[in-house]
Amino acid sequence: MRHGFTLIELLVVVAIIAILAAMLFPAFSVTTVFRCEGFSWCQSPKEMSQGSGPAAMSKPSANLSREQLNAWADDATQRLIDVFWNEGQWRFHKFSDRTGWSDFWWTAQVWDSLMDAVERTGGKKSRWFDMVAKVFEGQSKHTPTFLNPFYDDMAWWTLAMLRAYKITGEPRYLERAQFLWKAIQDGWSDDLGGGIWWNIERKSEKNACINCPAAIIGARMYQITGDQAHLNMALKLYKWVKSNLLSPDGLVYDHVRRDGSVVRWVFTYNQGTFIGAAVELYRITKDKTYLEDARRVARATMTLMVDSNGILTERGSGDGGGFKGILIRYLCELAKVDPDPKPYREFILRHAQSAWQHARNSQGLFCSSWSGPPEEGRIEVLTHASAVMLFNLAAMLEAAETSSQTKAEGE
Ligand code: 7K2
Repeated sequence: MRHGFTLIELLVVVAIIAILAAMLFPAFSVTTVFRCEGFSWCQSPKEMSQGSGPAAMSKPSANLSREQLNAWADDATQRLIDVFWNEGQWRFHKFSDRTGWSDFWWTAQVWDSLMDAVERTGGKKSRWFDMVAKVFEGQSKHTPTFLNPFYDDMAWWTLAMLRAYKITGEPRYLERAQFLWKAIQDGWSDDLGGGIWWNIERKSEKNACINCPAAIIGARMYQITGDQAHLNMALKLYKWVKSNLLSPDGLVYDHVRRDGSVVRWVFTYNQGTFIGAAVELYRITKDKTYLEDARRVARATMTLMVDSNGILTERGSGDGGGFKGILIRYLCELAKVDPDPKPYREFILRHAQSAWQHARNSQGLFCSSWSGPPEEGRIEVLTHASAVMLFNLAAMLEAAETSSQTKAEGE
C-alpha cells in the first residue's frame, strides 16, 4: 500500500496541470492583459489570440466594382430609414420592431452614417439630404442644448455637427458644435497628467473614447477657425493619450482610473479615433510622427483584432454594437493621407464583402457580427448604422481610388 506521492511524482502532476491549463486557457500566455468585466461584447484575450496576424492581411482583397458597393450602400441606407425612422416623431427607433428610441449617442452615430450616404450621393443633391436637418431638429426637441453628463456623448454629437456644417454650410451646426466643444474642454484637469474626464459628475476615469474624439474636434475647429487655441488643445489631448493609453503592441487601451491604473480593454472605436486624431494632426503639421503613429495603430488593429479570415472579431449588443463603423471611418481618413493606402483599402473592402455576403438578414439588416451568421431577431439601430457606415465609406473609398486611377491613366 502507498500512502502518498514522491516528490518526483508531485512535480510531474504539477507540470501536467500547468500544460493542460495553458492549452485550455491560452489567455494565460498572453502577456498583455485585456480586462472585460461585465461587457459581453468585449474582446477576450482568447479571441485576440485567434487573429492570424500578418497572414490575415495577406488575404486576397475583395474584387468589388464601384457599382456593386454603391448598390449595397444604397440598400443598407434606405433600410435604415424604412425600418427605424419615425417620420411623425423625427426620431429613430432603437429596435427593428419599431419599439424604443435610439439612445442619445447612438443617434449621433446614426446621423453620421446618414451623412456618409448624403456625401456619397451628391451632398445637397442627395435623395437623403433632408434627413440631415430632420435628425438634428428631431433630437433638438428632446435635448435642446445637447449638453450631457457624458463628455464622450457630447463629443460624438460635436463631430457629427461639424460634419453637418461641412455638408450644408449652415452656421447653426457650427455654433452648436462650438458651444459643446467649450463644455467638453471644461472636462480637462491636470489630475493623472492631464486629459478629460469621462463624466462631468463622476470624475472617476479618463477614457480614450472622450480624449481621442476631443483631439479630432480640436484639430478640426482649428482648421475651420484658424484659432491656435484649438490646435493647442488637440495637441495636449493627443500627447496625453499617446503617453498614457498606448499598449506595447500598438493598441489603444480603454481608460485610466482615478487611482492611475490603466484599464486595458481594447475596442475598435478607440483605435479608430486615435488614428483619426493622428491623421488630423498630420494634415495640419505635416509632421510624419503622426502618420507613423496612425499606421502603427492601424497595423496592430488589422492584425490583432481579426479572425483567421481577417475580419474584425468585436461584436455585441448595446453600445459595443456601434464601434466597428467608427474604426472604418478613421481608417478611411488614414487611407486618404497615407501614400500607401492599399492595406486599408483591402481591409475595408474585405469587410464590406463579408458583411454583405455573410451577415445580412432576411430584412436586409445587420447585427454586430460582420462575419455572420445574420441575426433574424430584432436588430438594434446602432449595429445597422455601423454597417451603413461600412458600405458608404467603402463605396466612397473605391470611388476615390477609381478616380485617382483614371487621373493617373490620363496623365
Ligand atoms: O467605459 C466607457 C468606455 O471607456 C468604454 O470604452 C465603453 C465600452 O463603455 C463606456 S462608454 C459607453 C458610454 C457611452 N456614453 C453613454 C454611456 O451611457 C455609455 O456607458 O462600452
